[in-house]
Amino acid sequence: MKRLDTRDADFETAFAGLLSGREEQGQEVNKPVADILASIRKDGDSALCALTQRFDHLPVTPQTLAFGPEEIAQARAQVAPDLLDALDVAARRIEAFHKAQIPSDMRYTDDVGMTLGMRWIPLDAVGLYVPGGKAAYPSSVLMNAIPAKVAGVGRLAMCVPTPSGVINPLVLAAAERAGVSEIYRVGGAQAVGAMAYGTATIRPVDRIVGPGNAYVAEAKRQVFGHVGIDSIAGPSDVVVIADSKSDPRVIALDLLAQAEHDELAQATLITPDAGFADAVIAAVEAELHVLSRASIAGASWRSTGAVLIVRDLNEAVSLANHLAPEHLELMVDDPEALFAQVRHAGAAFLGRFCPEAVGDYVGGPNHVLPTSRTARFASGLSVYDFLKRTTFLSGGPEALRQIGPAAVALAHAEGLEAHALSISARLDALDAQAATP
Ligand code: HSO
Ligand code: ZN
Repeated sequence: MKRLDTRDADFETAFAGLLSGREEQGQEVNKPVADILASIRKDGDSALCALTQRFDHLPVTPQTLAFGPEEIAQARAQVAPDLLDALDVAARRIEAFHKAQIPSDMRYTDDVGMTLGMRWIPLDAVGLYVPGGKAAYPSSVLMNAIPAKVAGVGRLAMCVPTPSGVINPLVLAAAERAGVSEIYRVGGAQAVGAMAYGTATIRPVDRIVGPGNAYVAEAKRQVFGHVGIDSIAGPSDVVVIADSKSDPRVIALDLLAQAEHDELAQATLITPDAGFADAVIAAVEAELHVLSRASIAGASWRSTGAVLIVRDLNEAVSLANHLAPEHLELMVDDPEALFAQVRHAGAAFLGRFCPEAVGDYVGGPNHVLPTSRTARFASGLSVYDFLKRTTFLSGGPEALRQIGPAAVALAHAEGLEAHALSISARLDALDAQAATP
C-alpha cells in the first residue's frame, strides 16, 4: 500500500507511478488462442467437444453441449428460495434502469424539405460468456443479459464452462431469470470461437460480451471485427473519496470489497484528513484478520492499495479524475457538489449509505464498467451496446434541386463521375419534365 500526501515534494512522481501501474497489462497468449480459433473454424462441434474434454475434463457430444430445460429447472430447484428472491430484486431493478435508457428514434424535416433521421435497431443475436470457477458471478449474468433483453435482442446464447461437470446452479438460475434462451457447457477461447464463427450446434452471434480469463479476452480480441465485442475488462478498481466524518471501518470495508475481487484489484482512498487516513489503514489491517478472502484482499491491498492525503475535497476530485476509476465513491456530506466536478469515472456512488457493493448487485445501473483508466473515453455496459442505428434520408425533387448541385460539384472534384451522373441525370430529367409544356 502506498500512502502519499499531495504536499510531499515527490508526490507528482509517485502519483505518476500509480497512474502507469493502472494501464492494461495483457498476457501473451496470442498463438494458442489463434490455434484454438482456427480449429473451431475448421472442425466446428468436433473441435469444440475435443477441446472441452481436454481443458474441462468433460466428455461432451454435440447432443449434450446445451443444457436442457429439465437441467435448468433442476438447478433452480437447488437454489434457496430467499436467494431466488434476491436474484429477482436485482433483476427487476436492473431491468427498470435499462428500460429507462432506451433511446428514442430521431426524425425531422429540414428547410429544403428533406426528412432525415435515425432508427435504433436491436442486434439479432448476442453471445454471453460466463467464466467458471471463482469469477463466476451470477450478478454479472444479470448485468450482461438483461440490457440485451431490454434492448430487444431476439436470441441470447450463453457459454459457461463446467470443469469436470461441476455446475453453478445460481448462474443457471440467473441466466433463466434474465431470459437467456440457450446455455452451453463450454468455456475458454473455444467457446468464444464457437459463438463468433458458429458450429453445427451453436449458431453464430453478432456480438460477444462478458468477462473471462486471459484466453477468453484474447479470443474476443481476435474475433473482433467478425463480431462485435464489449470492452476487455482489466482488474477491477475503486476510488473512495471520504471525509473524516465517515466511519473508518466502513470505508476500510469499501476498499476491501474491491480488494477481495482479485490480487490485482486496486483500491484507493482519497481524504483531506491524515488522521482519518491512518485510522482507515489500521481498520483495513484489522479486517484483514477476519475476512474469508483475506489472502486475496491482502495481496491486492499490499501491492496496489493507495491512500492519498489531499489539501481539500476539490483536490480529491481532481486526482480522482486523473485516476479515471471504474468506481468512484463520494462519502461526504454534499456528494452532489463533488459529483458535478467528476469528469472520468465508470460509475459514481453518492452518499455515505450508498456503497459500491449496493451497485454491484441491486442498484440498477450496470456493474460492467470501464477498467484500467478507460473511463477517460469509455462507459459501462448499457442497452446501447445491444442496439445499432440506421440513419435515413428521404427527399423528393424539390430537395434534390436544392442540394443536388453541391453534391455534383464535390463528386467531380473527387473524380467520381458516376456519383456526379447519378445526381445530374435525375436533375436533367426534372429539368426536361419542367420544360415539357
Ligand atoms: N465489482 C465488480 C462486480 C461484482 N461485484 C460482481 C460483485 N460481484 C466489477 O464492477
Ligand atoms: Zn464487486
